[in-house]
Amino acid sequence: MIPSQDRTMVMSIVNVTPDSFSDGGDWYDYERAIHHAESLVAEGADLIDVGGESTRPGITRTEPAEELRRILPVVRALATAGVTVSVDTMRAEVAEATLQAGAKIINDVSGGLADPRMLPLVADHDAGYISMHWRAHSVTMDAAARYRDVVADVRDEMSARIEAALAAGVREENLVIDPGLGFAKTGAHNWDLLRHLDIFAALGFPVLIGASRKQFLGRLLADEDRLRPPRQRDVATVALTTLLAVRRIWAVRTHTARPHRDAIAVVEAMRPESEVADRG
Ligand code: PMM
Repeated sequence: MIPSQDRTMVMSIVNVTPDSFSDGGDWYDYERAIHHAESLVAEGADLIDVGGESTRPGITRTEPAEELRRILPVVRALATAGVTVSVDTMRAEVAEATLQAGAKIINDVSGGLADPRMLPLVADHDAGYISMHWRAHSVTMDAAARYRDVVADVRDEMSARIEAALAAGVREENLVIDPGLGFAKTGAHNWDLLRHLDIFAALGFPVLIGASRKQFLGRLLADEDRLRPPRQRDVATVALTTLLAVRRIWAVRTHTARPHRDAIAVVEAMRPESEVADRG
């Protein structure tokens, strides 16, 4: 069963990779990765999402043995310390080893399309499963960003992946969905999807959104033709978290923790029924 709270939760990212677009190389050494994850938890992260393969547009794939080498010690150490860990992987063999090491959720950016063994494996382990909308591996995904109507097409393709997960035995209580901002989507597509979140919420599953530091924010904030660099997109990311928290989204996937928890606390205090607001 996936964890949940009355408020939007913060899933903080620990990429144990040399080449992720915003924090590549920062947490590549596993001791640094563990330390970073612990500080994110201390700042209020509800979940830690550990990844060992970059999905940056245009990039080629990491070998499975290398992916596991990067993340297994991090997952084991965090799970042992009582942290709720999700693992960002498209591979059943990586999912299996990390679930055995104590991970509770598999965050599969391919929604089960990249590895046919993934959905039965997740069902066997009764693990949480995040099914993200995806069309193609990073190397070709930009060419796959063509839609008749992006909101309707993504909704229909997500419904098909929900059906596939349930048919493979994943329990409804274990399923989370994510429209996959930036994966085979242009900036305009991302904004359209964000404006129509109610359509995805209506599918009946908790929704996760990963907007943190993504290129569409860099373009929104560009100075002339120069994209705003990834680390300078955090305020815009927090603004989005605020709007998503108002809509009671299940969780946001972010590179920092405290600014998001603070924004969510404000949203909760502003609800008419809030006791925090009454305390003055
Ligand atoms: N984005 C990235 C990686 N994994 N997982 C989910 N569920 N949703 C996302 O939007 C998502 C993801 C790419 O961002 P990163 O390189 O900063 O991790």
